[in-house]
Amino acid sequence: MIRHEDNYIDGEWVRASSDDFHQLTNPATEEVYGEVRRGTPEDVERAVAAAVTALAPWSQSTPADRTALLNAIADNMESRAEEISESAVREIGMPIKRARAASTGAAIHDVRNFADALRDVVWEEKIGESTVRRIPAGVVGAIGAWNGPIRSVALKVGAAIAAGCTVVAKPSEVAPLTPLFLAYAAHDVGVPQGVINFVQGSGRVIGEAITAHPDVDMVSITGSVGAGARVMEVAARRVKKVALELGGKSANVILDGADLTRAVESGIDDAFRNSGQACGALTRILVPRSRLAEAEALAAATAESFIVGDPTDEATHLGPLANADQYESVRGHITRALDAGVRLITGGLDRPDGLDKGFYVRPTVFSGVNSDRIAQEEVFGPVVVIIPFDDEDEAIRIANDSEFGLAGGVWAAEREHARRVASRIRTGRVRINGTPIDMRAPHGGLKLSGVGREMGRFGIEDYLEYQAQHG
Ligand code: TXE
Repeated sequence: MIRHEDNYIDGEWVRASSDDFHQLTNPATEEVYGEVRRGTPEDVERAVAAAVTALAPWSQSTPADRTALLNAIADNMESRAEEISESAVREIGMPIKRARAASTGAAIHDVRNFADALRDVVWEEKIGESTVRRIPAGVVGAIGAWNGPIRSVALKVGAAIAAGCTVVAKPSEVAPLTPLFLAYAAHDVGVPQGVINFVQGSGRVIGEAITAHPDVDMVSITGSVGAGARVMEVAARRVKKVALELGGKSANVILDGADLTRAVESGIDDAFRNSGQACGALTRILVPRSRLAEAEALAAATAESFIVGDPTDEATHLGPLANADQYESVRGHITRALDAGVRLITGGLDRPDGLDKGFYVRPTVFSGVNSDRIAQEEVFGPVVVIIPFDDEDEAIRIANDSEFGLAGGVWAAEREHARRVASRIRTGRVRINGTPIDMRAPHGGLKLSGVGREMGRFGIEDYLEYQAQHG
């Protein structure tokens, strides 16, 4: 049993001050494997005070100092990479292969990208006779999500300290231990006291205490629309800057003439990564009506080829969902779609074969129309819906007919054609013909998907303000 009792405040590991513990359940086995002592608003008070004290010297540090710290943190995380990956497997059931590459590896890469991107930030420019400087936003509250336990926190903490801010971070209570490796790494390489602080606890108590605190200048959260909107509301009372990385219901538009087999196979792979618990997952697959049957068959074959099971096994594609709530929520979405008569192509409510324990859901493909709830709501599980269109304009209209605006894909025979279509889609990113994302480019959304951008230089700039000096 793991018993974690400490917060990281002012350069020290100090026991959290509540008497409550949050139980940790392995989603693959449904067994409790640990507990975390929750923090209190008093702990937040101490962490914010430390971050305020640290801000004056850290905000005056040079970009070279910050580059060195970020690279040292990345090196240290690299030396613990396997431990970090195993923690993510235990906490949310992320398959080990994915945890190594897309979680731990990507988080380390993100931190290095911030170190490199510091070179490209324009810290000072002349406007007429005046000087415009970029200055740190101040003390940052960083609230993480469970689906990317270490990345969601590293993207905030890394960018904020690169900008010269200090941070009070709160991991998701669903995955409270994996993000701590960032604190272990920072501590080991000598991060100045108070620059990075971590407090454990629930969103309602600790998340809100951080957000409401008068000395916190900016709050960045990755999570659901409800949590993001609540952060915005609480932050508004003190006119704080917010960065919100929320959900998505992204369309993968496969145009006539595109390589349908590659597009559907790669699209299903994208949609089901992390068992579909990915904000940018391309969960609506849009195909020409004349190729609907073919696309359905390809999608079913791809989904059925995935190995669902033990996340510690290198061969596994899909592990369990992260916890019991998520399992119930995803099954609820599938049930409502079935009750509404949406056509099931593969998957559904039956447990995957041979798995009688764990929060496992079959990779599920529906075929429907964009007004179906299953095509509108973020499921956050291994569920996609295939939607036919009659012409390109209709495909674009369907892609944009969403409350979200996070990601998208366009497949076409000609790249320029795909780009023209992509530029008519209102989302923060579009992948052309399955091109992997470059992690130095900005990530973030429009509409209900949020406010602000993460990753690389754009991520750092979100934590900067302007100061105009006249004279
Ligand atoms: O996330 P929550 P949950 C979506 C996804 C999922 C649903 C619920 O659809 O099914 O959200 O997941 C903190 N003030 N995504 O309930 O509640 C909370 O403690 C301040 C999408 O686990 O949104 C946690 O640290 N903070 C997604 C973080 O917000 C608050 C990632 C996210 O928790 C708070 C995760 C409050 N009032 C879930 N309430 C993505 N876009 O990748 C909660 N929190």
